[in-house]
Amino acid sequence: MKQYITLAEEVRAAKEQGKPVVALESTIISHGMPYPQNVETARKVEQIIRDNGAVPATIAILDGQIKIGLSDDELEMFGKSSDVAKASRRDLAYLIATKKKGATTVAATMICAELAGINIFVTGGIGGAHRGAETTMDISADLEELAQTNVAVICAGAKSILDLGLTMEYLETKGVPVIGYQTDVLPAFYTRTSQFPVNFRADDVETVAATLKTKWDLNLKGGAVIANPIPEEHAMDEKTITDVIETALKEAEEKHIAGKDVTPFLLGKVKELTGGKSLESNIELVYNNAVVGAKIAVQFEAMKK
Ligand code: PSU
Ligand code: MN
Repeated sequence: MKQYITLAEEVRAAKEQGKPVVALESTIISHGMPYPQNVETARKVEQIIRDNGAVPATIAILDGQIKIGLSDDELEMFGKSSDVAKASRRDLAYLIATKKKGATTVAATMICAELAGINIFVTGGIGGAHRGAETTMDISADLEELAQTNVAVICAGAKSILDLGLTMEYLETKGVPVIGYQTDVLPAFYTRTSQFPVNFRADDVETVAATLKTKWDLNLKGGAVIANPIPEEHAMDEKTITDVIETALKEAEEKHIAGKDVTPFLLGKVKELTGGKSLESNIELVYNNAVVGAKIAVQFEAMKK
């Protein structure tokens, strides 16, 4: 298995010295945000993680390798290139075997992080059960991955392009804990709240780290969602974002967008319709997740010793 994995020097040294490492995904760079904001954001997220005592490892598929940690040039390439495949669980083997470029989704990043011995992962939002999933069966592979792979995902909840109620039910069925960080309800990405309660509230990173350690000590396989609301000052107006999402969903239906193109299409539409305001919120919430995720990683690493 080792022949497929390349660790960046910074990550290799951190692992050797028992320093906390935080995984980061690359779909958010290649398919979630436009250039050049995507690359700027990716770089700043890495720096925030360092500033908070952990080492960042952005994960992607390149040259037949799972890269755990990207160089500056590689980050730039993933942000700029149009020939990068969106890589989820099903895509990994083919992309690696044929030496194609792949930007890892939450699901694929979890798989690669676990292979590299990294248990804490920071991103913006997770995929979930789409609206109408009860007939289309469009349910992100992210949820299945959370059910089986031992990586905690720090995110700002999930966008209401999804059916948040179905998403919570699915996670419950799969036994995935959804922990609200300083919140009682699931945040809806651009906004701090939704009508859905989280399973548990944690007011500090110690509680989160202790829960994760206990879960895995008990061999309770699978990940956890740590839902961290967007800071108030960067949150969007609820009515505005709801209207925009409705419009985006209608257009996706009219254009018969399907499969893995659904999420990137909706993200792009929302950005277009909000005149960039949603991108700004998106960037800020990722920064906020990076701070919390790095602190969780530091605490989790300390508890392991
Ligand atoms: N949600 C976002 N931004 C994103 C994604 C989701 O707000 O960039 C990306 C993540 O990489 C996630 C993927 O894992 O989309 C889910 O895609 P799908 O719904 O096709 O599984
Ligand atoms: Mn899908």
